Amino acid sequence: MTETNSIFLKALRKEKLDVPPIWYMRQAGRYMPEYRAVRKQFKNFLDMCKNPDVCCELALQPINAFNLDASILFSDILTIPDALGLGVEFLEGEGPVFKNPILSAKDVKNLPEFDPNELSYVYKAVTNIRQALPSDIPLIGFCGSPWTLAAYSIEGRSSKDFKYTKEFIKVNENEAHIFLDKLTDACFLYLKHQVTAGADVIQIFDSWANLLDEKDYENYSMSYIKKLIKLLKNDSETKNIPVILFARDPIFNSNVMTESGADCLSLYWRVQNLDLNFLSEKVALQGNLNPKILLEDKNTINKEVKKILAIFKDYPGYIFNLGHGITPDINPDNVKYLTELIRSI
Ligand code: 1CP
Repeated sequence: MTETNSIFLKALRKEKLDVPPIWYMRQAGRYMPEYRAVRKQFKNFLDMCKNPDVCCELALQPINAFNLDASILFSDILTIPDALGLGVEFLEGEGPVFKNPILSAKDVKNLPEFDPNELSYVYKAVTNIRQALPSDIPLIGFCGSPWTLAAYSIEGRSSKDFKYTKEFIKVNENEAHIFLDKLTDACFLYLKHQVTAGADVIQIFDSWANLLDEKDYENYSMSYIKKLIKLLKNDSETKNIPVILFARDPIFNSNVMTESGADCLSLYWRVQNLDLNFLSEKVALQGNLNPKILLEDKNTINKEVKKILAIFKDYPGYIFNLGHGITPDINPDNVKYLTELIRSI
């Protein structure tokens, strides 16, 4: 059983703490030599994700290296499109590539029913990681937001501007909504199974929130995130699980993000001038050091961390994190330095 008095869960309950809990988005990954040693045994990244023992080993690597306060499931957001038959492949040095992307309205109509049991390898990884973790370290399960999953599925790969996706949703508005609805239901079932398997907290990654203007963001992304969180909060098995929402560089003011129903907002690194009085009534906050700062020298890291800690010093329910994921070019020594620095201030 996970201890309910771990500092990460306390912060998510909006308790004020002397030292913030610390974890990092993409804390397991290519910047770690231990990760690269395991990764080179697999050609396709998803084959690695399909091995629950390997996922367990990878999730524990950053916990062991940096003594963090929360662990995140080792998997990927694109497991759902893969389970829907879109054929997701990650080849080394490339991003994700879909063999069967959504190219037309017909492709949406022909999608199979989402079967959560297709992703039992993920739930097994959750159970393994939960068992391997100390009881005072909560485990975060996750999914991509429906919009972010739709964007990859329609574009068929990553992109700077997702031009084809933006065109698709204008030309096929109805089918876009049918697809987003389907992804929302899939995300709910997927997260529910992760919770049953042992996840203590859920994070939703809206990594492509920045593609949409305000009206489109409400229409294509936020409305589905709201629906997903409502489903979680109305289900007896998931209703007490804290939900964290990350949105990349959203056009919305953070005050509006509180309407999502999330318990905690994970702030993108560019977010500033927050209305902390307003937010403190509603949500815990997580963030938001620019990951690029970890490419700088120790003096710069020190200065930037102090700025962030000063902002959130009195916030009830603050979790230290980065404002987006750790990139492969970051030196693990700086991650260690950062973690020790926060605890020492
Ligand atoms: O510790 C961890 O966080 C590891 C688990 C994890 C998570 C939470 C991975 C492993 N991926 C994710 C989430 C994820 N995947 C997001 C949301 C977070 C974010 O915004 O960064 C996104 C957008 C993806 C999609 C994805 N998967 C990308 C980005 C593609 C793009 O558009 O630029 C990539 C490169 C992957 C592969 C991947 N996922 C995870 C790892 C370690 C890797 C690298 C794969 C490799 O080693 O080849």
